Amino acid sequence: MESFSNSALLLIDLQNDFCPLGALPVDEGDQVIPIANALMPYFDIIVATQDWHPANHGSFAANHPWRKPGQVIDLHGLPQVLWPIHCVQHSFGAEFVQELDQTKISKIFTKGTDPTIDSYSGFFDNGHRKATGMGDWLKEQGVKTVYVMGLATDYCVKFTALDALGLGFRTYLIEDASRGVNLSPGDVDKAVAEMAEKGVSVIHSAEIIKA
Ligand code: VGL
Ligand code: ZN
Repeated sequence: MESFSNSALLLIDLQNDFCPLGALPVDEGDQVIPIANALMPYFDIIVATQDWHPANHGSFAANHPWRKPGQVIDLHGLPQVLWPIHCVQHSFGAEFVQELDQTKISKIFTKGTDPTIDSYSGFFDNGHRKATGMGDWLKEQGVKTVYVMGLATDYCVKFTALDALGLGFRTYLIEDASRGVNLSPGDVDKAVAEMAEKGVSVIHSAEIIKA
C-alpha cells in the first residue's frame, strides 16, 4: 500500500450534530464516515477538526432574541449566518461519530471556541484574527500537501481548503467524502466550483484507495 508522505488527511467536523439525527444535520453526513475510515490507512498524518462552541456562542440563533436559523446578522463586524445550537463543548452532539476510527487521528484541533466570532476554517477564525495552530503544526511535521474531507462542503470544508491554499499547501478536496448544508439549493456545487477555480484539486476517494 502506497502511503502519501509529506501529506496529511484533514477530517473536518465528523461530529454527531452534522449527521442526520444531529442538531445541524447535513444530508447523508453519516455516509462519509466509512470513507474516512477507508482513507486513513493511506496517511501517516491525520488531523481532525472539531467544532467546539461554548453555549453562549454568537452563531446560535437562540442567543439572539427573535432571530431564526438561516438569518444573517452582523456579529461584531462580520456577517454571520445564524445556526441552530450545535456542537456545544462536551455535549454528545460535539463528539466525533462513534463509527469513526479515532485510533489513527494524530491530532485534534478545536475551533469556534470564542463566543464573539465563528470559525468555519480549521486554520483561522472567520476574521482571520487568530490561528488554531493547525497550520504551524502541519508545517512542523513537514506536511506539504493536504487532503480535505468532511462536513460541511459549503462551510467548514470550503474555508479550510481555501485557507490551506493561502498557507501554501498543495490542496485536494475529496469530493465524495464530503457533504454540504445547501442552505440555498446549489450551494455545494458553487462551493466546489469556487475551490477548484482558486486552485484546489478536486478528486474522489477511489483515486487514493487504488494507489
Ligand atoms: C459548520 C456551520 C456552523 C461546518 C460548523 O462544520 O461546516 N457549519 N458550524
Ligand atoms: Zn459551528
